[in-house]
Amino acid sequence: MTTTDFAKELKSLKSAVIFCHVRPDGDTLSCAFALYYAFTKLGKPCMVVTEEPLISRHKDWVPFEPSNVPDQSYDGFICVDTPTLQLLGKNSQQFMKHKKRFLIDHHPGRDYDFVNKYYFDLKPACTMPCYDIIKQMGVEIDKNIATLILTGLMTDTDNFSIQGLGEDVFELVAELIRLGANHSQIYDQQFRNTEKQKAQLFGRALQKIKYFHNDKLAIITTTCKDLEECNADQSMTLGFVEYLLTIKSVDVAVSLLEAKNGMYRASFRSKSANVSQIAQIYGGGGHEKASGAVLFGYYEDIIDKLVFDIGNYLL
Ligand SMILES: [Mn+2]
Repeated sequence: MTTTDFAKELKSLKSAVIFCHVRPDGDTLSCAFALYYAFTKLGKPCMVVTEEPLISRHKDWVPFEPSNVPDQSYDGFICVDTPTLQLLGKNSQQFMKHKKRFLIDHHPGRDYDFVNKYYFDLKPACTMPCYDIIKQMGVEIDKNIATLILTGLMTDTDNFSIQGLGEDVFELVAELIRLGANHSQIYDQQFRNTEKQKAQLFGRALQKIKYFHNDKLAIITTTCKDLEECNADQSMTLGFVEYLLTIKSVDVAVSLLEAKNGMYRASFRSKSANVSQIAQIYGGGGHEKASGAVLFGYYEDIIDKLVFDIGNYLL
């Protein structure tokens, strides 16, 4: 669907509910609230929903606490930054009940059959296609919207450090700065806002990094016991996997988070290997250089499997 057609569809809605993906990150929340402001400016009732209450990291910058899914009387349900239905978590059933389901996304290789209409653009953050849609809806971009668009960009690109960012990204940044977004304020909110417990948790995890394949593969693990003993929550493992990539020899980095006994959330990052394909082996997905999956089984077996499978993708 073209930007204009999709924007027209959204604009024709009388009211809307915007869904974020599970364990919401800076991108999905920014998309949702930017669209919230857009609908509000058009005088249309709108709400933002998440599966769980916000973690403290996000409370400082998100305009307000999202709600639970309302009844079906809202005219359209829209999900953002959500390549699969599974990523709506507990909200997926209620989402599917609605007759008008929309999606805006930036992840490649999905068929999006769980929505009626979608807008896809392969950009480094989902706030980029959202920005194009909002402009096409005829909404004037103010400082709040510009700040959210830039927040999504800065968080999903790990502060512009990922490969392959085009001129379009930096031209948009210039536009957003002109519109009042403040990049250093966003940096402080997103990257200098961690809790003491996280430092403690990270210290522990760092001591247990495992290296394989001539140190090209590194795996960092956080167990339920680590979380408990550091009085930390699961969200505090955010960024661990990126840190492994700062190690010179490492090409593929994996962060394993024990969600519960026998269930691990894996995050994959790489400098050159295609970790989207690696995640797909386990039923997950994502981008070429950043992806995720959920793995089941005994820890030792999971490590063996990862080492074997990832070995095929290393040069
Ligand atoms: Mn995203």
